[in-house]
Amino acid sequence: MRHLIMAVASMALFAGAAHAAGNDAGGHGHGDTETMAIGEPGEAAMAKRTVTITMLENDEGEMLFKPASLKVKAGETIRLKFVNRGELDHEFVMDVHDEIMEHKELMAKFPEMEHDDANAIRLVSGATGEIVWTFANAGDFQFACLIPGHYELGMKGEITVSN
Ligand SMILES: [Cu+2]
Repeated sequence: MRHLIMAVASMALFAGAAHAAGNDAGGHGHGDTETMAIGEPGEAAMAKRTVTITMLENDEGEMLFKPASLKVKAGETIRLKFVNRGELDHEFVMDVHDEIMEHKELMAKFPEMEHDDANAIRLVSGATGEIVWTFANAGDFQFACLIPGHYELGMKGEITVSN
């Protein structure tokens, strides 16, 4: 069922927008993570630094990542640890801004859609997880929770990769 939803979402994405050329055989659009500007899955043994990112809701009705910004050196491999301290499901997806926005639209149309991409993780309340990632290129990237409504309530952050 989940694959069917993603297949439909994938078609909508490719029909609706000029998308970077690439392999769309898997997942719902990104497919080939090797070609992502933000980098690629890294080897745990290469990670010299661990950053813990907490997902939460606060009493003001905001939904947040803490920290909401990350500074990385190009070529650096980082172990990103995630803790969902909120009461709701949250996700983390990192990419270039335009891709985040495209995904956001897609999630609004297909709220059940799940990311099974290497650059994303979804956690239920209380869960933890991690992504080991090599940030290949200098540039400004974004991370976000694209569960409908969460971005608007504050669930976004910046990744700055410098040379
Ligand atoms: Cu969220």
